[in-house]
Amino acid sequence: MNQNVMPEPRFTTAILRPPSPNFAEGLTTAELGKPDYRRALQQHAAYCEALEQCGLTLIRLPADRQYPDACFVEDVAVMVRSRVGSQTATHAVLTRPGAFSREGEVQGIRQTIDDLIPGELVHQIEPPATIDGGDVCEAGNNFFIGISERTNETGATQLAALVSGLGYASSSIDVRGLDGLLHLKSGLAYLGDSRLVITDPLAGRDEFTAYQQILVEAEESYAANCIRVNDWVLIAAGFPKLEARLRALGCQTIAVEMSEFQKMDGGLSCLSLRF
Ligand code: CIR
Repeated sequence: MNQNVMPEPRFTTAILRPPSPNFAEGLTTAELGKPDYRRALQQHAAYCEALEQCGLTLIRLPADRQYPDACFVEDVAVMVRSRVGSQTATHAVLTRPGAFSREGEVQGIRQTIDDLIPGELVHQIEPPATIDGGDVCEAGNNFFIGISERTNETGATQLAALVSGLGYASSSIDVRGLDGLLHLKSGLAYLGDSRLVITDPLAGRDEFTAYQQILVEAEESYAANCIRVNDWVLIAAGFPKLEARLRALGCQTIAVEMSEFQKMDGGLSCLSLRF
């Protein structure tokens, strides 16, 4: 059984960065056409509003023209709440993104993290390790860490050691070659209360058997990347079956339009760093 004895974390803060005008020059395999920048800005603004509705205070970084993928802030840091001792403290792990074009994005968030998190609680993934935050799924007392085209085994090992020191178990999940999964969280989300939203390529794996699994139909697989934020679940708009399913399970959902980010392989979780 999943020994998830801690209450589900409540988030207070999110870091975000809007897309820059050259957002369409970022990496993508989606073949869904070129994103519309104005629409992406509108969708980003609505996403920000949704997080505010969930009670979060937003830290809004400026758009970064140097890095067209920099709005996907989740990939450059992993926020971890220590489970050791009686006091909770938020740690930050600055990653080393697996895509060369995104390496410099870490520098762009470092100062913000340093301003928010005491230095001794800020960690850094070291070469030759690579990690994208999109491969990191916290699920109660366990971290699932995807091995992907972006996150290598050394990265998973380094992160596993870090989170172990903060009171978490971890399991690595190899998603290389699994259809449609850029990152682990492209097909997996943790909703709290031992519930996972999961797509078919990941369902049935031993690592997930202790959890209640909400299987997403193939045609709605993009929506598997949803996020629980306090009393709400944010889900991409346009995926009615999963949304109805979540509501039937008692989740309050907020649907946010993600079409322009989907064109750039971006999931809903990757637009914010929540802690
Ligand atoms: C990339 O390929 O790196 C970006 N275009 C999309 C990153 C999305 N990240 C995420 O879902 N965690």
